Order: sequence, then C-alpha cells, then structure tokens
Amino acid sequence: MRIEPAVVEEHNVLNLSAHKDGFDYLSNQLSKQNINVNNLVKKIKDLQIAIPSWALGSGGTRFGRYPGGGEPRNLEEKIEDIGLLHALNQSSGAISLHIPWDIPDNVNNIKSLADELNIKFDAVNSNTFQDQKIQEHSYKFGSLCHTDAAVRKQAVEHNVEVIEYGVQLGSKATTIWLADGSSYPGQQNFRRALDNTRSSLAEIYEQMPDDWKMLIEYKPFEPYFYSTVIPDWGTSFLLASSLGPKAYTLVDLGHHLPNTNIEQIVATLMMQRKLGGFHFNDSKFADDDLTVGTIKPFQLMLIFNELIQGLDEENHPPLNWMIDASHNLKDPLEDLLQSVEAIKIAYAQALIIDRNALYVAQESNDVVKAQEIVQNAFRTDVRPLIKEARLNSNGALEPVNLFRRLNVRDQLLNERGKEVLATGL
Ligand code: PSV
Ligand code: MN
Repeated sequence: MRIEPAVVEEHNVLNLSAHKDGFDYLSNQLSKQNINVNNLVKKIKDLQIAIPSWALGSGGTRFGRYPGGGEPRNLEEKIEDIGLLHALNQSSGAISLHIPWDIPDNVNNIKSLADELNIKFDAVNSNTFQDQKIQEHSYKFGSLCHTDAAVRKQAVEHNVEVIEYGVQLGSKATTIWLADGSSYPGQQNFRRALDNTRSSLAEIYEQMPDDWKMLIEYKPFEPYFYSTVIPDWGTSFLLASSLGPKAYTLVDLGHHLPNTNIEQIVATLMMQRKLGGFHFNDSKFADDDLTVGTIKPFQLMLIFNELIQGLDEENHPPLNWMIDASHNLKDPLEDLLQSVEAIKIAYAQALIIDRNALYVAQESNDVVKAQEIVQNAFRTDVRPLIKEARLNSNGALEPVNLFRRLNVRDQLLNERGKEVLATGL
C-alpha cells in the first residue's frame, strides 16, 4: 500500500485553517521573544529519524505477545511500511537494518524500492544476542567477549558481514550492541571479558571503510543480570577512544539505571566529540521500550538542549538518530508516528530556550531565573511549529488521524493476513 501526495494534500486543505490559527498565534509570541520562526521551522523540518526494521511488528514481553496482524513479512514490506510513515510525516526517511533478520535477497531491488520511497539506509545492526540455526558456535556465554577464540572469530566475521551488506546498500555506520555479560558473581572475569571485547572490536574496526562510523551501545542489565561487558557510557567511551576516530558511543535512552542524568552524559560525550548516535524510547522501570516522551518528556527536552549545544558549540560530527522502541499494546505504525512527533516537540522546545539569557543566569548563579528559562520553553505548546514543518515538506498536518481515516492497518491486514509475525523481538 502507498499513500499518494494528493491524498495528503486533500487532508491538509481540510485541516489548514485550524492549523493556521494556532501557528499564527505561536509565531507572534515567538517573534516577540526575537526568535526567527522561519529558521526554527526549517530546523524542525530537517530532522530525520531513522526507523528500525524490528519496530514495525508487535513487540512482546517474555510472558507473551499479542500481534495485531498485517505485519511486514519481509524486508520489502518493512521498507514499504516506513514509506507509509514517511509519506505521512516526511521525517522518517531512513531504515536501520538488523542482520540476519533483514538480509536482502536482491540488493539492487531493495535499493530501488527504497529510492522510490525516498528512504535511506541508516546504521546496520549486528546480532550476536541470539543463536541462528546455521551457526557453528553458540553465544550462550558471550560473543565478542567469549573465552573461546573460535566463538569470538565467528562473532567478528558476522559483524564484518553486516558491514558488507551495509556497504552494498549505502549505509555509513554499524551499531554494535552486545548482550555479553554474566548472571552470577564469579561467572566471568571482568578484565578478560573486556579485553577480549576490545580486541574483537579492533578486528571489526580495521575492516570498516574509512568513511564509516562504529556506534558502540551500552546497557547495564539484560539479558544477563549480574554484569554486562559494556554496562555504561564510560566503558563504551573507553572502547571507542581506544579504537580510534571512527568509533563512537551510542546512547539508548532505555539503557540506564533509574534516575540517571542522561543529559549530563550527552554533554560530556559531546565535549569529547564522541557521541555517535541515539536510540529513542522511554521507560518507567528499565528497558521498557515505551514511546519516547510519554513518561519523561522534560528530560527529553533537556537532552535535546545538550544535543543542540553540542552540535552548535563543539561543531560535533552529525549523529545517527533512531527510534528503538517496542509496541506491545499499540499499532506499531501509529506508535512510530507518535514517537517522531514527540522527538520533534522536544527538539523544538529545546530550540526556543533563550540560550543567552540562560548563560547569564548560570554564570551569575541565578538558580530561579535559569529554571524559569528552561521551564518556559518546556511549557510552550510548540505543536503548531511541528505541523508547519510537516506542511512545508508535504507531510500530513495530522498523521495519526489520516492513518486512521485511510484505514491503513485494515488494508495491510487484507494484504498480509492476520497471522504474520515480523522478525524482531
Ligand atoms: C538492545 O536492547 C537494543 O537496544 C539494541 O539496540 C538492539 O540492537 C535492539 O535493542 C534490538 O534488539
Ligand atoms: Mn538500542
């Protein structure tokens, strides 16, 4: 199924006057604060968020899964689903593949389908957290960190293969998340596990093209419960620094212990020019993979505040932005539309922070003023800016409404059936 531009245009005509009222009011308010609204809208419009191939199907917990049906059955259909999102919001113009779930049968066909739908290939992801049917050695006790050199070799070769698929498709980055760790005290020697991981990563790094980035994800728990080999940003930063300029740390919002100050981690990594990418989601307890911005929207804005400063002030290399969420209760496509919207809202709120005034308040230790400045931005309803940015790029003013009015899920159910389970978690 495809959504034609004329359908989006017709929807926009119907919603235009309501939007204009809100937008004119907000523009007026922002102009009084000396904010250039056109620049703001352009920045919001330019932010593209990659969609992971594994977020298009229903997620589950270890207790069960309740698929809604109509899920993509193969890579082509995953790209088509992202094409639907992109047609609606014009902000989801990239897919992130997970190998081996998404090995392309025919690279040229996949590339031309993606081109047709204006979709690029974001970072490619390796998978050494599951055993595949045809693989010789098991990852039960780790992959790049394994005590056995043969297992490490197999995992290195898999990662190199992932990069090769990425090169064929035009990706420029690989994301490595390792499940490696231990569940019981004494099970693993921390230092040897980290050292093995470092040398395995170095072998992968050597085979990566010069214009590529390696994004190293960290996570303090799960699937193992006592330790993980790369538990935190410090360990990821240590590895990225020892590997070289093409290696960076990747921050996944769900990969922190409760109450971690993620915005401060972002600031530090950006100071070191070592932040490589972002996985957006939200959480109440752990790696809940909830829709980004639902539980902690203020924190999301504060993170964007640091990201904007880092990108402006440190002249930091561009980041890979991606949603990494799971949809247990909602329609995955609707959830992804909400996610992109939430990211853009936080971005816009951070963009309207009066940075000069904040600097003065911080330097003079005016705590109340500094708090007022960030909270004023957070309490501004910036949604008309997001809609205006979508309108300017021929996206839909109300993407979720249009998705529902077009009965997209029913059509996908008719095409693909009810029983399909997309690959993923
Ligand atoms: C692990 O929890 C993770 O965040 C990594 O990014 C994986 O690649 C992804 O989820 C899906 O498995
Ligand atoms: Mn992730």
